[in-house]
Amino acid sequence: MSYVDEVYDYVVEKNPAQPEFHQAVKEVLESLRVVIEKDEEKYRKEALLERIVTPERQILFRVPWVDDKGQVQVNNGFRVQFNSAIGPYKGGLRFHPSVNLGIIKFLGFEQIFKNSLTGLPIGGGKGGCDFDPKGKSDNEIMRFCQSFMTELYRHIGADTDVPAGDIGVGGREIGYLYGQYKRIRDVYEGVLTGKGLTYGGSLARTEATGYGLVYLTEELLKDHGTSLKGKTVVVSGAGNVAIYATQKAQQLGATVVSVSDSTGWIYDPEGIDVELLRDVKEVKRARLTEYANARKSAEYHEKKNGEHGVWNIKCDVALPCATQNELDLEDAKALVANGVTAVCEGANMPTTIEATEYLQKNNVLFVCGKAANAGGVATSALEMSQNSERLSWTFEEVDSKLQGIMANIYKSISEAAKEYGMEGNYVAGANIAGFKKVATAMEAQGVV
Ligand code: NDP
Ligand code: 2IT
Repeated sequence: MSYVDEVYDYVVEKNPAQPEFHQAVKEVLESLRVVIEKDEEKYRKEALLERIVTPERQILFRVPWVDDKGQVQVNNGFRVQFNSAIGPYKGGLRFHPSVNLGIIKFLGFEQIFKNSLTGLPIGGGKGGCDFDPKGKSDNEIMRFCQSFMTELYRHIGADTDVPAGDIGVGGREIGYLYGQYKRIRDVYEGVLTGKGLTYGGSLARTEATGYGLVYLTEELLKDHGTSLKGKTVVVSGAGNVAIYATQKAQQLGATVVSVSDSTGWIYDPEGIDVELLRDVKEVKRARLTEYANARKSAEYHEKKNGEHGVWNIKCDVALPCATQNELDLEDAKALVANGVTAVCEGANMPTTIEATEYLQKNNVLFVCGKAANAGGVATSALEMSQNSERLSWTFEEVDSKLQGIMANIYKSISEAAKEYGMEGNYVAGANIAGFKKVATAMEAQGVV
């Protein structure tokens, strides 16, 4: 059996009941097959793949807190410190009721390669909690974040592990987490990114993932002789990534006709009104029905079982920006039938493996999240640099660095795909280019 297949079987056996983690590993290992099989005995002897699929450290902890009625609640906290070969662990925290160890491991594993692609010195990690922020008061969110940090603080630090936001964790949560870290440790350091601008945050971090996604999409289209100008774009999600992807795509002349959340979606043929969307989602923290109520051109559709939501809308470009496995084979077929030309992932692993293969087979330009959404973590690394030098850069300075990073990512993933005879396969290109730097660093550092 080939080494790649042996390691995939090993992962499934050692990590039972973690389907998202298996899926993320499968995608990476399939891409690496060409690299590994050139020098299989060396890699097998070093057990390089077993090492890269095994987290360096996994922390599981209890998060007790008291709700507004005086009832004690208990949640499960996680931090997976996956790989520190090229820098301190770096990756977000997700607060969502679906969070479990397998989901955090898939996210942490992908983060290793994504962070490598940024060209910046950051290792891979991810964390979170099965806490549901929906419907909680500000005080409940604060008490929960304080309890979460009361355990997490001992495992993180500006040069050790630097968490940030993800689903359910934005500026408000980062603020409460930072306050509690500072109180316990009595150090003022850049231990989290995505901080507020008054206490060490970076300009453009809020926008960075969505903007970066669109910068990369524009590079991709440019390389294929076109651009976003005049294109119809479908976006899923209505959170941090979706909002700023929509804003930037429209600034570049596209019309974004949809957004979605966990209960429904909006079709707005005149183009999403980003200021209204921000007010509904960032300020009021309300449902998308509020958006539809405030805008004549918008239709609201309730999500029903078996319905395929935004992927049935005719578009040129699709940007999935909500969550994992939200775009399946049926959705991919609908997109292709409607003439989609490019799909770039704002979310982490939003497209199933079958859907990805279908899109690629049908000549849809497809860029996976590791490359396409790396602008968020890249700008987090820029926030770390600013914190280290105790300076802050202008919006334009950060934004122009972000543009340069996304252009470099596109270049390195297309070149890696070409080098291994898979021109245009940006999934393979991203996994190979991300892997090579990490593997070289691991080999140089010996068996650790
Ligand atoms: P937010 O919490 O800001 O927004 C998430 C959006 O997705 C919300 O509209 C939410 O709906 C929807 N959503 C979440 N879970 C589900 C679900 N199970 N089913 C349907 N809809 C769902 O998160 P972000 O925008 O930060 O993250 C979106 C994606 O982007 C995630 O995959 C994340 O890992 C990835 N990502 C984020 C980065 C960042 O910097 N924030 C960087 C790189 C990737 P509702 O409002 O109803 O909850
Ligand atoms: O998935 C991701 O890259 C993020 N949620 C951002 C991580 C970070 O450290 O900024």
